[in-house]
Amino acid sequence: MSSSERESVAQRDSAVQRDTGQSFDVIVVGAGFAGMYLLHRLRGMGLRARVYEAGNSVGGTWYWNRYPGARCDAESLAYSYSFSHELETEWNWSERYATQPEILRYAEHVAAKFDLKRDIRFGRRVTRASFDDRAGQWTIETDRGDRAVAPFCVMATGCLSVPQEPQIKDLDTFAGHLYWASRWPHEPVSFEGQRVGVIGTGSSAIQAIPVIAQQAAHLTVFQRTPNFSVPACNGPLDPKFVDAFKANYPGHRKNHRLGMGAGFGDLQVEPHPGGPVLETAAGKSEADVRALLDKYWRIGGANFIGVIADTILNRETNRVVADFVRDKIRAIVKDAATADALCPTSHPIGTKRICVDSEYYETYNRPNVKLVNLRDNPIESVAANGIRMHDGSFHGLDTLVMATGFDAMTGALLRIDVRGSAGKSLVDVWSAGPRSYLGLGVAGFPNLFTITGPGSPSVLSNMLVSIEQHVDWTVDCIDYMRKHGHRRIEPVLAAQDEWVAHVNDVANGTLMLEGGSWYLGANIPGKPRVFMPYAAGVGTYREICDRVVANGYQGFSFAS
Ligand code: N01
Repeated sequence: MSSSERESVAQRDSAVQRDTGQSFDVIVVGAGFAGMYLLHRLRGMGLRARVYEAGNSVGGTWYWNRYPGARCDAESLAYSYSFSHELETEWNWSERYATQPEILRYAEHVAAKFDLKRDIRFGRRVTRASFDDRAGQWTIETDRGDRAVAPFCVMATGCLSVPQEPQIKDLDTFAGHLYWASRWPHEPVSFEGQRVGVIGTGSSAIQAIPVIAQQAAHLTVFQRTPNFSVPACNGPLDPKFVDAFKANYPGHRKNHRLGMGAGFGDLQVEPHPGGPVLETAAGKSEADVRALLDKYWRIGGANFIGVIADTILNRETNRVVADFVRDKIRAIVKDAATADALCPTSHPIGTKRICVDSEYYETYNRPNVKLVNLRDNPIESVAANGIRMHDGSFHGLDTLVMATGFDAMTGALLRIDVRGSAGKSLVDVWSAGPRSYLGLGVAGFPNLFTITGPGSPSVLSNMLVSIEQHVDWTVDCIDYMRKHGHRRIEPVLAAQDEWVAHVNDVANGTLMLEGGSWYLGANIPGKPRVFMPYAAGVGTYREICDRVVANGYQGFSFAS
């Protein structure tokens, strides 16, 4: 059965089945990589679990983000599940960075291999989750009328799952084709002969632009803030290299979990040889630093940002690294004014998510591509057939692609009406920004777990590493509670306050707060400015979580 056939079967089954008051041991919200692994682990413990998913199949971010050029900017051999040796051995990634269709095929393969879909209800968006103090149970409701109860609720809602739809005047009057990168149609989209506009120049747009440019008659890129991007140097994976890597998969996985900060193992040792760097710029001449950067620029990939260990700690080091990239942009882009506009100057490098591209800057040398700098000339309004600029000029368009990002980390959680103990609303509790203990739970919200929640490494890490760690921690915790006769767990407020302060302290010790990034909520008008991910690295974080458990779930309180 093809994946689209499987999807339509899942959709059909979900359409006819509705939960009306059923009770489960655990309810999971979301069937991306976190929800899928949760279901597998919970079942393995003999627990009855129900998963609700808004999409019509598994895969989460890889289900929704189907824009042209979408691929993972983490290396395939690291961005995959480690929980099944059979799975990691049998699955073969074709490229260094897998495409979205390949990752979605992988998600479907995992769902089929572990028979996950029978416990997932697709096409249902959870609208409300409320805790009943007396019954000690969560009630979950969906937009399709499902209602189910369970003592535990686990939010596996993803960090980048709610698109941010900017208020651009008269956007709804555009009469051409309007696409959102993160809600891309399932049918093929052709740009042949079209005048296309792209709004946004983050990771999504930077992947889409070179591909669209190859097809479109003309492409206009509307850029407000340029981002730093490094070459992916993508290519097919050498089977011999893959075999050797797989022969030591357990060793590599251990490195991912405990090694370097972001969960990808020792820089460039895995999977591409070259030797770990991990040195600060101290004592090196600028020329030496540049030589090192140049070497890793040619190897490619997001690890570039870790080549010099103090890049996001030391302003002068950061300047050297940023200048290096700006020089590369100027060397690649032939038109000097376009090159200048593409050079980021508003934030230190690495304080916004580094982008990883294939021929992004080169694309601006094409005769059919034009960059419009919105800092010089903002968008005035959208018309039926194009975009009118502040200075009165007009860009005629047949197709408009919005790659304007996400309400990150808290967006999906806060769109559900989550009510904890005594009816307390998560929206109210987080009105000044998210507060969580370890990114795993929230004081006042008993038996609620958040996978890769704010306050955990999450988006600053290899998501698969962080997902597996949080899922294992959560499921082991539920198991512990059952074995010890505890019916209720929640973070102690003081422990939560201490953790939030620690997350802030770690971020304050870096340049990250200067990025004006979605890590801070800065891309959403009115969103509280709080640095949401934990920036001390996955190894340190895992040690802390393990220590909390070893100390009898220190910082959590239990009740029977
Ligand atoms: O979103 P973004 P994204 N008028 O927020 C612009 C992950 N990801 O979807 O910076 C004009 O980075 C906005 O401009 P500005 C990855 O973690 C991973 O690209 O606000 N422009 C910016 O240029 C990434 O970081 C992969 O001035 C407007 C752009 O829209 C995260 O997702 C692939 C605007 C949004 O950029 C988000 O990336 C893709 C307006 N009104 C994404 N509003 C992988 O490969 C916004 N913009 C794993």
